[in-house]
Amino acid sequence: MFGNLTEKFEQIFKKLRGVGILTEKNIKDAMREVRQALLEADVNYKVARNFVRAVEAKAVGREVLRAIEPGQQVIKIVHDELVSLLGSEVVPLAPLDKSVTIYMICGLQGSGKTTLAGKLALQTKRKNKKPLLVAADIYRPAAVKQLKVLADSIGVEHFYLENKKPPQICREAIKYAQKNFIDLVILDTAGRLHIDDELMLELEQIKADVHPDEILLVADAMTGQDAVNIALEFHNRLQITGVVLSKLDGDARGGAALSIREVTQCPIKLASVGEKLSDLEPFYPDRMASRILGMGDIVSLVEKAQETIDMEQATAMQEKLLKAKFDFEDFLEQMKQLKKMGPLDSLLGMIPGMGKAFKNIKVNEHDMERMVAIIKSMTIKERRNPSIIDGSRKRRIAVGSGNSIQAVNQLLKQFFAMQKMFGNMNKMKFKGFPKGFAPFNL
Ligand SMILES: Nc1nc2c(ncn2[C@@H]2O[C@H](COP(=O)(O)OP(=O)(O)OP(=O)(O)O)[C@@H](O)[C@H]2O)c(=O)[nH]1
Ligand SMILES: [Mg+2]
Repeated sequence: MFGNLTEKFEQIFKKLRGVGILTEKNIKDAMREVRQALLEADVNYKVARNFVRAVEAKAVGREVLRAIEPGQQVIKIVHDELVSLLGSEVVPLAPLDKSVTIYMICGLQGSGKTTLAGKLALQTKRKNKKPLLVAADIYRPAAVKQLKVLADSIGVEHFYLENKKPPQICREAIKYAQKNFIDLVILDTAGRLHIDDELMLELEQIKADVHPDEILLVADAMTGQDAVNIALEFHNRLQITGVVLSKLDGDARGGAALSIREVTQCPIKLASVGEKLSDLEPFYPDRMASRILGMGDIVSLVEKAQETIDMEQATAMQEKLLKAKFDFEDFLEQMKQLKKMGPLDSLLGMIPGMGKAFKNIKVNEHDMERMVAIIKSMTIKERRNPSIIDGSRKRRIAVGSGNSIQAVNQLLKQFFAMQKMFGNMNKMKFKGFPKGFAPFNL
């Protein structure tokens, strides 16, 4: 998903991360590229323009945090702007707290309406509530049958009246629902290839007749700009209450996702991410922004590090790591810092490229305690220069810390391997870590 856009962002930020000081010029240059990348991803041009302006205004003249690379600060600003563009918060669907709640589903042909209807019905059933799938698409010959098959496959009720127009079918469906203790009525309306007046009039009629609690527009994320224009037209006629982005599992370029909310001012409520009926998720603006940016979770990593780590100290530590001068004294210090930051595994997973490298290594609190005990049984000299730890020293350390010699050996082995790894990273000019964060693992 969003592969190209993510790649572009990565290139732009790579350049920015190399610069020592952010000037108005290099921010402007980067933002020109961001704008270009957005346009190529089929983001609405006004949205792209406003986005870049907002980022620029926040980035230029901002006091640079000493401990963080300026480029990373810009990543954070871009990320926050993306989140706000996508809507900031998860907006839930209307709750099922009345006797009968009604969701009306609309959108162009093939956008994924019927699939969404099935997904919503399944979710409702799983919450032990009763849904009713209503066939309000009588124009496409197989549509009624498709909905019936879907309803049967998940064991929910289906409603249809032959030789009746959709508004009447919908009205009767509501009556049926009231009598039969249905919690949620889902109206699966017809799609057309293009928006036409006849269809809109019919949808307006249904809306006026049954007063839906939600009018959801299904927008195919693969169609980029088109999806945005369509959403706008539906919104103007029907005042939709939410957008569902469908086919987000495909290789959508991102334009629809990034523009729809800004252009329609209507929240994106759900993400449809596959053909299976369980492939439905709430739309999380922050997660989507992180995915689009492709920075792993570098943003939250920076945030977390900002909150808890003493930056100056951590920067010094990182330099030591990269010069492979890291010793057990530093190690103890790192343990303390990391403990403040929460579970190690999740922390490592946030560093781009690191998740994989450390996939098979699990660190638990118990292991950490043991390592600390072993290190504390070393003399200062041994901690500073672990290579002097010979057989008799090992025995002493093992006894002193209440561990076996094997445990001491293992710690030493891992420590040297780690030292070597960071040494190698340095040779490769590894630049993956945010400044101020000294990663390590055993
Ligand atoms: N990959 C993927 N395919 C989807 C998704 N949602 C729907 N589809 C597929 O898109 C096609 C059209 O889906 P439908 O739900 O029938 O679309 P519709 O809007 O009801 O179409 P009409 O009734 O003809 O207007 C089907 O092949 C679905 O399996 C999705 O989120 N991801
Ligand atoms: Mg359909």
